[in-house]
Amino acid sequence: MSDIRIISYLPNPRVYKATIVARHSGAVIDVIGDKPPEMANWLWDYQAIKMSDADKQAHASARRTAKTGFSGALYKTDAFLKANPFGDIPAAFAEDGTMGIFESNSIMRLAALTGPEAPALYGDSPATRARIDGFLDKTLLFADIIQKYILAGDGLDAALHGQMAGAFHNYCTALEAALGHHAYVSGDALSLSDVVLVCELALMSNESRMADQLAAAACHPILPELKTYPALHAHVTDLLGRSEFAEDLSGYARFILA
Ligand SMILES: N[C@@H](CCC(=O)N[C@@H](CS)C(=O)NCC(=O)O)C(=O)O
Repeated sequence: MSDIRIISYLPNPRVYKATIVARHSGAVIDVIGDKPPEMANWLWDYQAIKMSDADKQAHASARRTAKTGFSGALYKTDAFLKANPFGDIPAAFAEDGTMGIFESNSIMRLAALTGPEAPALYGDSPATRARIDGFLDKTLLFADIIQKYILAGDGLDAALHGQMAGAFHNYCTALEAALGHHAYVSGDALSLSDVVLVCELALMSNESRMADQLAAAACHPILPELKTYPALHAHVTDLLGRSEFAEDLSGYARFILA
C-alpha cells in the first residue's frame, strides 16, 4: 500500500518533485497516468482508470470542459473535485484516498513529511522551514509564467516572451546571489528549494521544442542563458548528476544545460 497516490499526465517534471524527495524520505509513492492526450480517456479519480467508450458513457456525469493545458472534455468525478477543488493534475491522494493534496509543491511537501526518514529536505527548525517555503512560493510564481510560456503554442508573442525572460532573469539573479553565500539554494543543506529549481527548469526545457514559434515571433530561446549564471549553472549540473535526481530527470539534462 502506498503512502501517496499521484494522478498525472506523464512525463511531468512536477510529479518528479515528489518522487525525488521520496528517495530521501522513504515515502512510498504510486504514480498513475498516461501521455497528455490520453488523459482525456481517463477517469480522474482516486480509483483512476483508462476508460473504454462504454466506460465514458457510464461516467457521463463526470464529463467537464478542460481549463488549462488540455482542451475538450475531461472526466473528473465529484469525489476528485471534492478532494481537489481546483480540478487539475498532478493531484495526490493520501490517507487511503480520503485526503486530496493539490499543487505539485504541496504534494512534494507531503513526500518530505512521510516515510521512515521524514522529515527530509525540509529544514530542522521553524525558521529554516519557513525560508524553504519562501523559495517554494517564489518558484511557484516563476513556474506559473513557465506554464503560460510553454503552453502558448502559436499564441506566443514578444510580450509573453518578454514576461518569461524577465521572470527567468529575476529568478536566476536571486538564486545566483543565494548560491554566493552557501552551497545550496536555501542554506548549507540540500532542501526542497533545490528540488523545485531543477524540476521547473526541466519543465521550461520544453522550450527546445518551440523553435518554430520562437522564430515566428522573432524571439530567442531563454533557457540557454542559464550558463550566464555560473554558480547556478554549476549547482544545477551537480544536482542533475545525483542519482536521486537523474532517475527522473536524466532525459532533460542536456536541454537544461545546453
Ligand atoms: N501549479 C500547478 C499546475 C497544475 C495545472 O495547471 N495542471 C493543468 C495541466 S498543465 C491541469 O490539470 N488542467 C486541467 C484542466 O484543464 O481542466 C502544479 O504545480 O501542480
